Amino acid sequence: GQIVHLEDYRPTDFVLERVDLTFELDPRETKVEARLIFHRREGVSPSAPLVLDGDELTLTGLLFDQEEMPATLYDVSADALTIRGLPESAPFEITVTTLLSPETNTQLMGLYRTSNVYCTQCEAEGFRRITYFPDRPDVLAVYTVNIIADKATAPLLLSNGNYLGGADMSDGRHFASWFDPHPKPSYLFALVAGDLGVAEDKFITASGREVALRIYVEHGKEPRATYAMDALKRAMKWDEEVFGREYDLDIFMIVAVSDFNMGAMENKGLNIFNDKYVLADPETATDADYANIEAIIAHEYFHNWTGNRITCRDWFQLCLKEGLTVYRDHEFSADMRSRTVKRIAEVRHLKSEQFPEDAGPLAHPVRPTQYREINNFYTTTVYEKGSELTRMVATILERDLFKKGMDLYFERHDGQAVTIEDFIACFEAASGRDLKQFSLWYHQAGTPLVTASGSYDAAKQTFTLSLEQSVPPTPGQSAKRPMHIPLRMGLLLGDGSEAVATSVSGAEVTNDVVHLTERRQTVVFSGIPSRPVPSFNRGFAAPINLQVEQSADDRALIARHEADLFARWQALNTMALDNLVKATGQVRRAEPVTCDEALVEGLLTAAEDDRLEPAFRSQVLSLPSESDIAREIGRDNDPDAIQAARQAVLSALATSGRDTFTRLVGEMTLSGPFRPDATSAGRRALRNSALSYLVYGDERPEKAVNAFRAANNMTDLSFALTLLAHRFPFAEGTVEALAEFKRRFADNALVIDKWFAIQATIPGASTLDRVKALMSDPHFNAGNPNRVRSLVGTFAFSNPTGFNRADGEGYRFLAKQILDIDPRNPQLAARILTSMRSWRSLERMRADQARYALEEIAAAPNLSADVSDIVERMLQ
Ligand code: HT7
Ligand code: ZN
Repeated sequence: GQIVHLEDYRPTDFVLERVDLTFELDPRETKVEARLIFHRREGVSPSAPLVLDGDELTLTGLLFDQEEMPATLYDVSADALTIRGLPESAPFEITVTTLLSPETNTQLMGLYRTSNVYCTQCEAEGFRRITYFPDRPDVLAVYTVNIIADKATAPLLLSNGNYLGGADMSDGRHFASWFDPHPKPSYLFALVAGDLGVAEDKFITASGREVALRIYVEHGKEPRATYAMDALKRAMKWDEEVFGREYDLDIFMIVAVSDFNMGAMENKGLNIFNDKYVLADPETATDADYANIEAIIAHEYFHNWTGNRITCRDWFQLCLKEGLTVYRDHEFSADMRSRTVKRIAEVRHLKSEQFPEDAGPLAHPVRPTQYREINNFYTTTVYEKGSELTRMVATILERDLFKKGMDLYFERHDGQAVTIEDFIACFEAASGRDLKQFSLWYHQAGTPLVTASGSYDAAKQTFTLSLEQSVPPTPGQSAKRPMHIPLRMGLLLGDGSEAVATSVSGAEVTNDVVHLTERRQTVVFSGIPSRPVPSFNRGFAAPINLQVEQSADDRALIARHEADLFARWQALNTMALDNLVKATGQVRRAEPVTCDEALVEGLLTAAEDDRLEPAFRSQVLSLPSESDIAREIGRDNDPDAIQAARQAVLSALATSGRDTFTRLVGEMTLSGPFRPDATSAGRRALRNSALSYLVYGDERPEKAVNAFRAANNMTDLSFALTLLAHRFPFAEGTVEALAEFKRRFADNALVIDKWFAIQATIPGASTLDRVKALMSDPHFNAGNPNRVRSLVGTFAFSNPTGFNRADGEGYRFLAKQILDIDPRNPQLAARILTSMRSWRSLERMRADQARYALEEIAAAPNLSADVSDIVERMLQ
């Protein structure tokens, strides 16, 4: 693939006015007729040809204004149809007929078949696999879609917009027509045809319009769509109340399919979902599954305004829709659940996924300026860091001006394809604030590092804070400029109360936000009666790394008294991380591991504090992961030492806290039927956290076996099975529990995915053999992305000791898998390969082995653009 540069952006030479599509569906030979009305854009040379994108298409017809196009006037290449001799200014019609084979489309881009259902995926560049088309997001048009298919096997014919009508045909086929009145880019096109069951409901919008809601699932699974439907209605209401956004068609449909490359897709009026994010019931879904369903249903729905009504001018602007929509779904979940706990989960995810990306060879700006394969830019940087940037705009502007800016964005750009600059300009116009320096966040890759040190002058009653910021070099960007960092902070006094400064100099301060804008900045707080303990980055308002000398006592003070509960968790988590890093050094030096008294005291005090909600206390008890520790250490990492250190600290905590954990397991046990609400989920989470300490503090598997036997919902059942498998992988009780779990859920592929994932994450070198054996299990299917992700993906991403075996076998295994998956599904192969993004921070021997495996992939013939882009960047 060639490199695409942002600076080369030009509008198309031809304006597309209308699109009329007719599909004659057939598994092996689908015929697509596309009637496209264009006119030449004003000022464009009369000799400029019309260039349409195409990919793996067979062209069988080309008409100009209903007349056959002379062969001398067009060329077809592997990726384009070029038409010459077109009118200077009058509108004209091009009719393109193509043939495609949905059944053999294993890439899952364009039109494909999954469980006998025809389905499409067009973002980012899949529409060109359906017909020749200006397949770019700034080409907006109104679509009519006619679908013809065999009625017996495809009684259901769906596309975007409102249903126009349909009828039976004489040959056993039938047709349906759909019209979408909202101009849209081709990536939002969708078609579904097949035989599916439906869950139905309706929603009355704020202005009184009735919207039909339909969720299509496999026959018999309709009851499992109840939670998704409830989440959808809550999302629709929330968007009206919080962002003033109403739905704009007569019908909103969701279709769940079992073969899907990502989580879901926001096609206008016809969202298509990975069934993992639709189907749920207490027997088969965990609390995390319910939370994910709620968030993803909302995310795709919210795209209707942030993405569909206002879309991206080009794919460099992906964060315009994704970052903003993630921010919106985060806010939605925060309002539906506990805001603090939601924020903790977001920050944990950001640090474990985005921070490593930003610190490794795949680092790129939230708004990149070049790409080789756009599919590789659906990254955690674009999504999650993009969301954090929107959150910072909200922090800087504060609630009312942020809302004014959002309202202006919707008003000014409805129906347009725009840029990040357009987005930011709305907030500047609404607030009168200059956001030029802030915009650097979109353009500079890398996680900023803020170093802080403070000194107290008792005589003057001043607290002087020296702050310094730097952004590390990243691929293609060696020197960085200072950014506008909104640092939310407080000064706590010895009794836990918050100091109120009489004045502050050296930085703009609004409420508790210190605006850091210089490379070095000294901020003086006056009127501080005694030495304060600064609490930095409340709510993780800025996505930064922070370096600050803070004693365990200071952290304990924050953990006990901060008004911001997130900051309390952050203090304890940092304390734990410091201890785990120290313990890793101890393991590597063959010294005994120590667990600080302050950590034990801090964690147990919070865990026992019943003024705090259980979900929060569970987060406190959940120690930083092995990859969190590796990231903190940053270089020369030995995953075995990290794992041993973490186990040792965990055991020490288990011993000290046995009484607390025993009590919590009892107190948090729920009676009555399962409810997926956040409060019940929080109690289950705290109970299971406590249980895991008890299990790790015991040499025998009985406690975990008993928990497995007693579980009456999937959260508790899969948690107990994980404890058993990870703590006692070879015990008889584990072997039996694994077999029983598999027997019980043999007909539910999504639950079998959990069974694969639990085994793929068993720590230690021998898990590789287990994973290899599981690939021969009849439930494994190398063609299904969910199966591949749950076994191969989970092993590579989430099993530090198993995957990073010292002998390099884990990397060789992955290389083989990547080369096997790539010809079928390059997107999936490329994404799983990113699991090696932090290979350079491993100790020398492992890093060498990892490099050999990457080189082996890079040297393979016929690599897809997706995989070669990732592997080459990783080796650079
Ligand atoms: N906008 C979508 C991103 C997407 C995608 C979805 C499914 C398959 C392939 C895909 N490529 C890109 C999903 C979202 O962010 O909402
Ligand atoms: Zn999205």
